[in-house]
Amino acid sequence: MYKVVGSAKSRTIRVLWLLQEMSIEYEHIDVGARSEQALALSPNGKIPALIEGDHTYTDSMAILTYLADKHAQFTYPAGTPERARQDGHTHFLLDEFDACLWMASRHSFVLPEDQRVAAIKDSLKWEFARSCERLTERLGTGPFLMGDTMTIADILAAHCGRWARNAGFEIGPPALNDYLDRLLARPAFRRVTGET
Ligand SMILES: N[C@@H](CCC(=O)N[C@@H](CS)C(=O)NCC(=O)O)C(=O)O
Repeated sequence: MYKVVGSAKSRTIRVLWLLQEMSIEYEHIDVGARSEQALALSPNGKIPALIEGDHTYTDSMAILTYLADKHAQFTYPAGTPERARQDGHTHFLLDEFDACLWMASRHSFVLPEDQRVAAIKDSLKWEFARSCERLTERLGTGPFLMGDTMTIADILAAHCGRWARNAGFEIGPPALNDYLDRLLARPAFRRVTGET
């Protein structure tokens, strides 16, 4: 059985959500970043990690890609034009959403206090607003980034959207908010957050 290491209040929720969508059983080891258990699995104690037998995998999108490929769900097959487009969405989201939100977190509570630059947040919010417009264009008429097929790129988008809302980053485009609301209302996600 898969063991998922990390608190659901972190990027670990991406892994838990995908496993719930795929109806695959797992054990959840609910520990924080830099905890003893996390440090035993990754050098800087980052979460999530996935344990499968003797193997440990780190980095949420690497884990999602592995699971989606292995179980042939929520992804297009590697080496297809669709997969290239899907991966393009994933990398756009990592560059423009995850990196921006993570930078804001670092300068809010992750870095030592004397290394934080509060002024960076206004610039990040400006950039984020612009990226929301770009993501809305990518979504087009949807309902998912890849049209009718939900993929792991949508899980990443929805997690970043929820993170942004919690961090006070405004999401302007109504179509983007509708898309996020639809994803975050999915039963599999709500099972992870305990809302069902
Ligand atoms: N690229 C990694 C980032 C992992 C990451 O930074 N996780 C955060 C929690 S969401 C963490 O462990 N932070 C602790 C730290 O950076 O010291 C992923 O997607 O899994």
